[in-house]
This record gives sequence, structure tokens and C-alpha cells, in this order.
Amino acid sequence: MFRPRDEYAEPYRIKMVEPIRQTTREEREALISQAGYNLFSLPSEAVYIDLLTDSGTSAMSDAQWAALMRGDEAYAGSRSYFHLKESIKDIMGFDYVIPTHQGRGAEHVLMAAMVKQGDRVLGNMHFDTTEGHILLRGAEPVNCLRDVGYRVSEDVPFKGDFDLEKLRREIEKDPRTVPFVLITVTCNNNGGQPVSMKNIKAVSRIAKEYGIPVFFDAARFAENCYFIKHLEEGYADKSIREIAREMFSYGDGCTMSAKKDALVNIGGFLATNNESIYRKAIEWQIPFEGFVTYGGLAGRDMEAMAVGLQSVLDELYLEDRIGQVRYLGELLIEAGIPIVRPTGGHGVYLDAEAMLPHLRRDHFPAQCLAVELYIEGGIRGVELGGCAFGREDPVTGEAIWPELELVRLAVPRRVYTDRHMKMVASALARVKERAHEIRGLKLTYQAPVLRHFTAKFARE
Ligand code: PM9
Repeated sequence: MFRPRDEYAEPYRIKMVEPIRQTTREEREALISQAGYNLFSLPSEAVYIDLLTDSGTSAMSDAQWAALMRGDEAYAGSRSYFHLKESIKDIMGFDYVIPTHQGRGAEHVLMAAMVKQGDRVLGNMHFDTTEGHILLRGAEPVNCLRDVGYRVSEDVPFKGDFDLEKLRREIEKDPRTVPFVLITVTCNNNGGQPVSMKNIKAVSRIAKEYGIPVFFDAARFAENCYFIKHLEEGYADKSIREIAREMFSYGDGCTMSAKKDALVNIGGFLATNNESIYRKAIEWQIPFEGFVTYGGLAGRDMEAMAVGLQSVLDELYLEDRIGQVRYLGELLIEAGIPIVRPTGGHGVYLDAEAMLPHLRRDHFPAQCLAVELYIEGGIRGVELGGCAFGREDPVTGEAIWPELELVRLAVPRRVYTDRHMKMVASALARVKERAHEIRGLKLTYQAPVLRHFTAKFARE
């Protein structure tokens, strides 16, 4: 299935480094308190190992740095736009391409073109920015993940799959209110869990019965294809490129945050085969992102994306990248830390409720755990729990809690070594020893949408 990690090494040489510094525990205590116990408010220089996100944090290859120099900075008709378009057509098969400044730009353009008040956007599990954009359109985000996807310790493959019965039930409530179905590959909220080809094919067939378009959130498409190759019958002998081609053939288009699997530091796009969706979307792209052939990006960014999209298909790269995430997971399991099983593509997710069982949901256990890991080792993760996905009922004002209360340790691509992973595991083992002493947090400030980015907390 997967080659053991000690049978291979990184399939690259490192020829540029960025020094990082360590802070003292006292410094970290003061900094996190000044930051209102929100890790987004920390200066990155006060972080030793930054696992806040795998987004925009990848190390680019020599080929990508060289591509930057070829960027054509023309406002209209940039050569770099056509390179990007060719790369997307080659891998995904989509003809129409709208570059955007990053993934949420693509989400904005797609939602503005297709979603109206009262609609329901169905998905396996929408990510936070996706959910935010749906809510901003006055529509409802509906997750149709199968139940096992919420069961943290159950070690079964493809926990990103849709519950097909639920999908059909939701469509049948009123198909006219479903502008499209969105398949997020891999599923970020519940562990970077992949979606199987079988499930993707079935979702597409059901949506087509009702004439509903299917889009992918393709942020981590290559990681998803790697899991299909290794875990799904019939794909072992296919290349990642062939698997990607088949996967995208079941959809009408995709949004993509290129900051993940296009291995760049900024960028995104909307791509589709549907000309009328494309025409509607550019009406929003031009005022909000920029002209059709640059969409908020420099020509050089589009060149680096065009190259990154091709190089992410390299199986040795994917083996090393996903192998490192699994390695961190194994270290944590050995240390008795409860994590989402199996490990997914881009990070290890800690089960904060299991680790801090004495805290209530309104103590924000995942936020507490993320704060303690920072204080312990200067390691920054991100809360994906009651703060990121909780909401207040607009009528009653009561808290609505999400199913999961997780801390994600997202591993940037080609940035940290396995020794960094060992440091993370030992810091967490120390947090575990004093877990029963950890106090809750209370929310002192929240924005109406995407509150976790700017929330402030105080210690209980
Ligand atoms: N994801 C992440 O860390 C960055 C923002 S939250 C710290 O996982 C999916 C599946 C994502 C995603 C961003 C976006 C938005 C869309 N879909 O960040 O706007 O994981 O490029 O992409 C983040 P942008």
C-alpha cells in the first residue's frame, strides 16, 4: 500500500534556507496573551514551527523560480495566462479559466455568478471560506458527509465521501434551490480525508439526474488522486495525471486555491467547461479580481502556477509529502495523543475533546489546546472546531456547535524535516502530561462571519 518512510528519502536537494528562531516560554506566554489567545494574531517570527496552514507556505522548486522570470506582465492577453490555461486544460480538461488572487476569490466569483438568496449549496463538507461565501449570498451551506467522516477514531479509507442518500434527500427538498454540488478534495475539515472515485462518480450521476452542475474544490486535488491510486481498487497502475483527468471528467468545473497543490505562495482560479457559467463569472471577476487574463495576479505568479500544477503530479513528491504527514501521525499515536484516523493528505488533526475532556464546548477546547502547544514548544496549529465552524442562531442567539472539535497541524510542502516533526510530537507529549490543568477560554470579541480569524479570547 504505502512504502515505509525509512525506505526512501526526500526526492529533492535543499539549496536555500530561511533561519528560524526560538523564543522562551515566558516570551510566548506574554505574546499569546497580547494576541487575545488567537494564534492568527501572532507575529510569525515568534513561531518556531509554523503548522497554521499548508496554504501559500510551500517551498517552490528551481523550475518555478525560473518560471517567475518568464512572467509576461501585460495587462491584457498575457502569455503567462495562456501557459496557465494550457496547464489546466492538460490536467483537468477544462477550457475556460478565470485566474483569481487566491481560492476565496474564485469562490466569490463562482458564488456571485450562481448562488442567490434562499439557495442551498450541497457539498461533502464546505471549508470555512466556502461556507462564508455561501452565507454572504444569503444561502445555506449543507454538508452531506457520510457519518463515518465525523467519527474521529474510526480508521477507514475515504472518510471524505458523500452520504449519497443524504445528497439525494437534500436535492429532492427542492432541486431548483441547488445551484451546484461542490466536492472538496481532499476534505479539509475532517482531516484532509480523500474522496473515492467511486463516490465522485456517483455524486456526479445523481446531480446530473436533476440537471445540477458539479464543481470541485480542487485545492488538494493531487493529494486526493494519490490516495485513490493507493487505496482504491483498479487505480494502482494508473498515473496521477490519468486519475486526475478521470476525476475532473465527472465535474463541470472547479475552484482552486493554488496555494496548496499548485505549490505557489499566492494564486487561484475558477475553471469550467460551461461557457454560460464562465460568461457570468467574468462579470464578477473583472470588477473584483482584475481583467480576464490576470485576475489579481502578476504574470509571474501565473507562470509559477502553470509549472507547479504539473510538478505536483510527481508520485515521488506525493509519496514523500503524504508520507511525512503519516510519519507525524505515527509519532503522535505512539505518544498516546488522540488524532483523527487515518491521517489525511496535508496535516494531522488532534481530537481536542478527547484530550481535554474536562472542558465544555463553550470553553473552546481546540483553541485551548492550540494555545498550550504554542506556549509549550512555539508550535502554531489552527483551531478547526467551535470557533471556526460554530455559529449563533440568528433567531434565538443560541450557539450551534459543529460535530468536530479539532486542532489541525498542517504540514507545509517541502519546508520542514522529519526532525521538526519529532519536536512537534515531544511538545505535544508534554502538553498531554499537564492536560488536566488546562483552563478554558471565553470569547470576548467575534466578527459576524469567519470569526476565528479575528476573535479575541480571555482565560476563564
Ligand atoms: N484553506 C487552510 O489553511 C487557508 C485559509 S484558513 C487558515 O486550509 C479549501 C478546501 C481550502 C481553502 C483555504 C480555500 C480558500 C478553499 N478551499 O485561502 O483563499 O482549504 O487561497 O483558499 C486554508 P484561499
